[in-house]
Amino acid sequence: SDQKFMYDLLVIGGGSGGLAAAKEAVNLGAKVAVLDFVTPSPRGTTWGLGGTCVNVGCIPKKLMHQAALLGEAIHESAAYGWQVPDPKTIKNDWQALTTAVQNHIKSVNWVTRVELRTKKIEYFNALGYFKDQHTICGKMKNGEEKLFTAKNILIAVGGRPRYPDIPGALEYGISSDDIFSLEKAPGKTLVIGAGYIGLECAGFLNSLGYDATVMVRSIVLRGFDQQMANTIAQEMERRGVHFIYQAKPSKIEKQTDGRLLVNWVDKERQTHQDIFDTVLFAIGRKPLTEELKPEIIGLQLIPETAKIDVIDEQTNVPNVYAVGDVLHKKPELTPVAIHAGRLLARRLFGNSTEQMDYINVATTVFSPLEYGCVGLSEEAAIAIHGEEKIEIYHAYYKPTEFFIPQKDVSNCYIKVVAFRNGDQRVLGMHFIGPNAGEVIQGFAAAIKCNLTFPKLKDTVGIHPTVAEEFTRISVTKRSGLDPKPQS
Ligand code: FAD
Ligand code: NA7
Repeated sequence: SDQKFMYDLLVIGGGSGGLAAAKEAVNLGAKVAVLDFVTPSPRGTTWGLGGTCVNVGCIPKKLMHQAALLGEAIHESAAYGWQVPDPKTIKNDWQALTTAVQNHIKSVNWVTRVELRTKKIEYFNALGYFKDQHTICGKMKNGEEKLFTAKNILIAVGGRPRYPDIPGALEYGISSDDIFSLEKAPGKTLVIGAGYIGLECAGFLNSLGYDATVMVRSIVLRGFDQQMANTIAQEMERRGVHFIYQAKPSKIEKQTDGRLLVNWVDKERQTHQDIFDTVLFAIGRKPLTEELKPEIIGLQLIPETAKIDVIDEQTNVPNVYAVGDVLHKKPELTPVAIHAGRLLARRLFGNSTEQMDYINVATTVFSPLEYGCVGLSEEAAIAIHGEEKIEIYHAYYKPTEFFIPQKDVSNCYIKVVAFRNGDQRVLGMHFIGPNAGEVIQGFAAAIKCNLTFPKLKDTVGIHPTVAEEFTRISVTKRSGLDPKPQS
């Protein structure tokens, strides 16, 4: 390693992207250190090593979603002959749930620390910021500061939930940083923001037995296929989640009984109010880049968002790189951060030239009825290629396992976006139904291999599954034919 510096690679941020890059770099012989530090949330919540996904993101979210699915399954099981007690007496114990979730997270924190130790990655629980382009100052919990020098520096600091600038928001609101470890059951909850995090939280809270309301400023799931997004919202509403559309919160006050009085303004500028036990903000996230003192090294940020624009993960400061949620206009997803971090380490230390492909990354919204997608939405495909060049195939379907408990199938819906002519390449696939993530993952690989619509139709399905519906799809929107199942 380079004698001038303490490390070949210093990673700021021990989350998905940072840890993946660090592990790959040591495997390739580099000397690596990771700084990770969690600033407590406004409400005081803090957590261990591993970043957002493990502690306050994907993992606890998926576990709470699973808790919600199990509750649903208990109710269905009676129809399948299980002798369950009166459904009305079945309740979820919030403390038991959060304890189980937090215990799992702590075990992952522990395994991560052990892994860093065995791999000889030096880990410091310190908040890093730039001193110069090769030097980071790390501030420990006790206020002590330590200097680290490195040939290459990787910014992987991720982001944190934003709060609106309204009275009471910081004092009384919570965010996804707090919900998974909330000491008290959330009770009647207002979720402000209709991105995927807002919808997922409202979805599992409702299924766990809490009254949940989503306040939508404009549309649900901006950036996603809007027909699919509205179908998801409709399904949540059918299950009992309340939606307040075209509304902006204006004030939160604590009443003498401890409950929260929320004021909001509708699009006619009328003020409304209601009382909630919990107000959860899910209005988007802000990257933790300004805290790095980027001006000291002349690191450029996008002014409106404070995100970092990179070319192949390299910032405008040549030895400073960035991956993950801090990147401008890249999907904010764990596997994206991991893959980019790993490939960067291979290019820096392994003579690789392979670059990250941010196109056609699949994702899933874990709403009560899940929504998985890959590639272009209907509206994006039409905006890019023109309506004449695009064919939209769609179908409603009935999952076999829904029949016996007579579950509502009205929102089980799929869509394929493809070129109308030529090779009829598939540009996007959209699935609403059970296990959407499991369904869509393999199709994402097919799309990477240039899947065409004829090839999709030539694929023999697996029966009886929900994924096979994609191999049966044939009705085009253009035909005006009924996409409802004919059986
Ligand atoms: P992070 O994982 O956020 O890690 C950054 C780390 O750096 C943090 O530990 C932070 O405390 C630390 N840090 C920050 N500043 C400093 C500093 N100056 N010095 C030292 N350390 C610092 N993605 C999915 O793919 N699937 C999902 O289902 C999913 N669900 C999600 C649900 C929720 C509620 C949330 C909030 C996110 C979810 N995500 C999901 C997104 C996913 O968590 C992020 O995309 C991913 O964690 C980004 O990784 P990262 O490495 O960029 O940053
Ligand atoms: P998103 O996807 O950025 O969604 C934020 C949501 O919050 C969205 O519905 C916004 O409505 C709404 N919003 C934003 N600001 C406000 C204010 N001030 N008041 C009320 N509502 C507001 O954020 P998530 O937290 O779901 O996800 C975070 C990121 O993770 C996201 O960028 C994904 O890429 C991954 P809008 O549509 O802007 O009117």
